[in-house]
This record gives sequence, C-alpha cells and structure tokens, in this order.
Amino acid sequence: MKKLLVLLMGVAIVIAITACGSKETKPVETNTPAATTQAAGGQNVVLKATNFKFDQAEYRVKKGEPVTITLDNSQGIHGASIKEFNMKLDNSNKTFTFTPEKTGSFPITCSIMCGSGHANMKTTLIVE
Ligand SMILES: [Cu+2]
Repeated sequence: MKKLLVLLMGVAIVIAITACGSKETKPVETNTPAATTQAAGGQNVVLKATNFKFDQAEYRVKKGEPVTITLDNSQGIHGASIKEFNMKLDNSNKTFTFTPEKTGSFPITCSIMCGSGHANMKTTLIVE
C-alpha cells in the first residue's frame, strides 16, 4: 500500500515538472551590441546613466547621418558632454541632434558633479 502511494506521488511530480516545462518561454534577446537603432529620422543613441557609469562602454554611429543623442538619467543626476560636437546634456536639456561629419572616437563625459564616481563616468561615441 505504501509503495503504491510513493509511486503515485512520483507520477504526480513528473506530471508537475512536465507541465511547468511546457509553459516555459524562452527569454527574448534584447541585448543589441550597442544602443543604436536606425529609425526613419536618423540614428538614435540613448545614454543611460546610473551611479556612476553610462550603460555602454561605447556607442557607435555612422558618419554623415543625423544622430539624436538622448540622456536618460535612470539613477542619480548626471550630465553628458561631447566637447568635439559642442554637446551638453542634462535633465533640462535631454536631447541633442547633429550630423557627425568626421569619423573617430570621441569621449563622452559626465558634466555634472554627481558624486564619488564622477571622474570615472566616461564613455565613447564612435563615428564610423
Ligand atoms: Cu558626474
């Protein structure tokens, strides 16, 4: 009698596991190599800022096509500046559109004294 109970429990467990397994969906791949998308109106780059870094080590765009850079302060208050293109973003001025006419890598730095990690808040815009 006891053996039968154990067997039934075993079967129930197997069914439960199988049922769960079939419901499982594969996670959607959202990890694009860089936060750049080619929209109809040009290229879009979102600089997602947290304490104390930008979400990507580099952001790639194409030369000769308009780029809109958006600052997204998801943690803390940060700014973003690219000296080469006279860009200065902060919470009151979150987007900047320009057309890079030269290739190269251009440093993006935080332009607001945001705390202890401020000096290391750097990333790069790569125009290719
Ligand atoms: Cu800062």
